[in-house]
Amino acid sequence: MTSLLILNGPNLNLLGTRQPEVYGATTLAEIEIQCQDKANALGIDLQFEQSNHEGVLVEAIHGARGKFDGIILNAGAYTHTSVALMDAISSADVPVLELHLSNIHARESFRHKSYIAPVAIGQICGLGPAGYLLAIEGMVTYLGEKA
Ligand code: CA2
Repeated sequence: MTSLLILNGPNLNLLGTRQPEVYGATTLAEIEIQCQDKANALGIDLQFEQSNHEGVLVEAIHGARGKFDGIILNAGAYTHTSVALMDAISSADVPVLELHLSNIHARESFRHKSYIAPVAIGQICGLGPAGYLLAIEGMVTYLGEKA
């Protein structure tokens, strides 16, 4: 059975509780429910994680090797700073799809740089929580085409 890991980075645990004008009113727990429903409908296995710690995210990527077929990564602000996450993805041998709720390219210039993008299979951004569901579909399609 296809198995996916959705990995969420710093501050995404605050979704729906602060700054709804930027990130919307949906909580991360509600997004997880929607993702698990999508996974059930597609007949795949899905693990959903969040951490505020860079090293925990690095270790989750290391641990995905041989366990998950693909990773959907919303690295939060580490997207724009983390060579460590980039190196972890490069060595993981697991395809990573970069995901953001907001359109990082339409925001402050420091958000235009992504250390994840060069080592990801692609990027979804600007579609809010719906992006998570599209990312699952996109990764399943990618894995099916590769098989
Ligand atoms: O748009 C995204 O998904 C981001 O990854 C979200 C990050 C941001 O640093 C990236 O540039 C784009 C920030 C997540 C913070 O989430 C919060 C949610 C509610 C209240 C405060 C922060």
